[in-house]
Amino acid sequence: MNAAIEKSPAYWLPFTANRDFRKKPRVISGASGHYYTTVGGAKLYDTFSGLWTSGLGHCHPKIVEAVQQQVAKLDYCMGFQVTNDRALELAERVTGMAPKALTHCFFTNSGSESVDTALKIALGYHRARGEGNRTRLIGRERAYHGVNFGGMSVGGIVPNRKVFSANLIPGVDHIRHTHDLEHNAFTRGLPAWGAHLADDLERLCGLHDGSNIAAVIVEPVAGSTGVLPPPVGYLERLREICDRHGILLIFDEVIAAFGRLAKPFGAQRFGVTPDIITTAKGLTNGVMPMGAVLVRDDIYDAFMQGPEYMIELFHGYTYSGHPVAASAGLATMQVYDDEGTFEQAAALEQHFEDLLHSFADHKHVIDVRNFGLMGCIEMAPRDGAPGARGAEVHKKCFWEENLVVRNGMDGLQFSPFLNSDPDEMTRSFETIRRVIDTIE
Ligand code: PXG
Ligand code: PLP
Repeated sequence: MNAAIEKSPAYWLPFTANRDFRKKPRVISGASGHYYTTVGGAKLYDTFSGLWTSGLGHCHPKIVEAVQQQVAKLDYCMGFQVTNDRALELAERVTGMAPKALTHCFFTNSGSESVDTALKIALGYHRARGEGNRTRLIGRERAYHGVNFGGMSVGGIVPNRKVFSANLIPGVDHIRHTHDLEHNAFTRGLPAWGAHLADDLERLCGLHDGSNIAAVIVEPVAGSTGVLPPPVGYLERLREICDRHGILLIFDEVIAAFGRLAKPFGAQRFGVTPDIITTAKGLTNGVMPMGAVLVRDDIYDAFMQGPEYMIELFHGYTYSGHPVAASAGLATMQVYDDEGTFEQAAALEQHFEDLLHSFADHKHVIDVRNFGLMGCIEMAPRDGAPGARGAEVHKKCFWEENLVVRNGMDGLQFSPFLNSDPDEMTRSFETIRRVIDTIE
């Protein structure tokens, strides 16, 4: 590739230090299985499955084939008033894998759109039932719910919000996050301490009166902030408080769904059923942009009033239910089934946990957290330069070790392939150990 183009500023990269990036651009031009290829011809092992997206590996032949066939057969069709066969089939397939109560599926193009869709459905549902006073939305500190105004407002990642502080949507509050190094550092799996933090929701019900709250949204395992598994009993307690006050519980499973927690949905892993689930990423193995919002039967039914010729929910995207994306989704679900992907994921968990926790003795490491195939090794920030250690590990791994490692500040985050080879996984962590040893 032309080096001038690599360094050209035309492309404004998302969530990236653009000026630093331009100095030495990291550009991928191919991928296969568990490896990327760069424009320079290097072959890199991917420890993050895309961006939590591609659990089956890159360019899975069955998905590639489905997309190729579909794009030649029906590339696009109007999604309002008319639909396509693939979208209908995928809705059926995905609700068929979901907790029984969740029977309807609304398609979007991303996790951010899924979140904003879910919040709108929650508000519309209460209004349709004559409880239009239920307008307040509750999120949680440190949550990531995408970057659109709704998701950003219920989200709790400070740098994502601070520039827009005066423009966040009104009527939003946050419960406390569940991270506490003093009690939970180096926990394997779910922390035993912290279920009581769910009672923060009860506090907000006291403050606002629960009858004014429409919905609570949480990631069952917080991902983007650096993997915070819920304390034992925490999600159950949230469910119970929501039930007591008539509040809808939304699980944002953009990361958790489709095998990351060795089940179709995190809700099933935890045995806690929310009223709405948001998804994206693993829905198509990252191959096409697509998200889905799953809702309970009676939420859908509440909208089905008024004259039958009239639209019930004034919401949708040009590309909702896109036939090529839906064909990728269908092929992805088929591969999950055929290859026993969720069982493969379950079988990798212990090995992954052991590898992560082998870093507990490292001088830079202050915490290790994991659940399912989500993991984080958190390094102490260097004095006066928070984030520098993480960025150095990322760049050294990329340029010197042919390894893609995702850092969020000084946390190294891991989202291994659901069908990882255990030896490859071991080698990737050996490399990371070597790299961390070399940094200051
Ligand atoms: N909700 C959750 C729980 C997510 O993890 C979104 C919503 C937004 O999805 P879209 O498709 O609009 O990006 C996400 C996305 C990271 C990282 O480094 C994670 C995400 C996005 C960017 C970075 O962990 N998750
Ligand atoms: N802006 C304009 C001018 C549009 O016409 C549309 C869709 O028709 C949108 C924004 C929304 O785009 P999308 O449906 O892809 O989210």
